[in-house]
Amino acid sequence: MAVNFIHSFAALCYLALWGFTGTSDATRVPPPHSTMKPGFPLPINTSNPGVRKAARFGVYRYNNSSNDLFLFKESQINKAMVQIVRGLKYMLHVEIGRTECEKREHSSLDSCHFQREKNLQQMLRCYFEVWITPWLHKVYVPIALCH
Ligand SMILES: *[C@@H]1O[C@H](CO)[C@@H](O)[C@H](O)[C@H]1NC(C)=O
Ligand SMILES: *[C@@H]1O[C@H](CO)[C@@H](O)[C@H](O)[C@H]1NC(C)=O
Ligand SMILES: CC(=O)N[C@H]1CO[C@H](CO)[C@@H](O)[C@@H]1O
Repeated sequence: MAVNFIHSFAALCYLALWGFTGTSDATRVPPPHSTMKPGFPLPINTSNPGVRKAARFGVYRYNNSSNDLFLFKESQINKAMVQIVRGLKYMLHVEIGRTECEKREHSSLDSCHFQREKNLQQMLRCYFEVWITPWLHKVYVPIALCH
């Protein structure tokens, strides 16, 4: 019991330290929810490779949280904005459609075609916020709203 406690305490300290050095490393730029914004959101070309990659992360997030039997995939990016805030934060308006790939097959989305069967076709309009911090190798998708 005591040993367990010491172990978890040590782990906690380690995490706190890691978090601390992690943030102090990035003191030039404020945290994402800070009111100080280093850049305003700017429109960006929807064919930009970064935008397309970000849209795909939004789709992953949608698929992870949906109850659908099938995977959805982006069909069109209607509008994209980007803001420099501890990396890049993309704000995307994306249309996504149901594919023929069932979730349980764990297929790669690139090889998934949109549904051909009329009564299974579905398109959704989504708003994604995708925040990419390249130096931490992290992607957060704080918002993935589809209807
Ligand atoms: C976006 O990029 C594509 C391909 O690079 C280009 O053809 C298109 O004109 C650009 N659109 C705008 C609005 O700049
Ligand atoms: C989706 O779920 C998988 C496995 O559950 C996980 O590895 C992945 O990070 C998740 N992706 C997102 C964007 O939530
Ligand atoms: C829950 C679920 O099936 N999530 C999937 C969302 O899409 C990605 C990419 O195809 C899959 O890897 C996930 O398994």
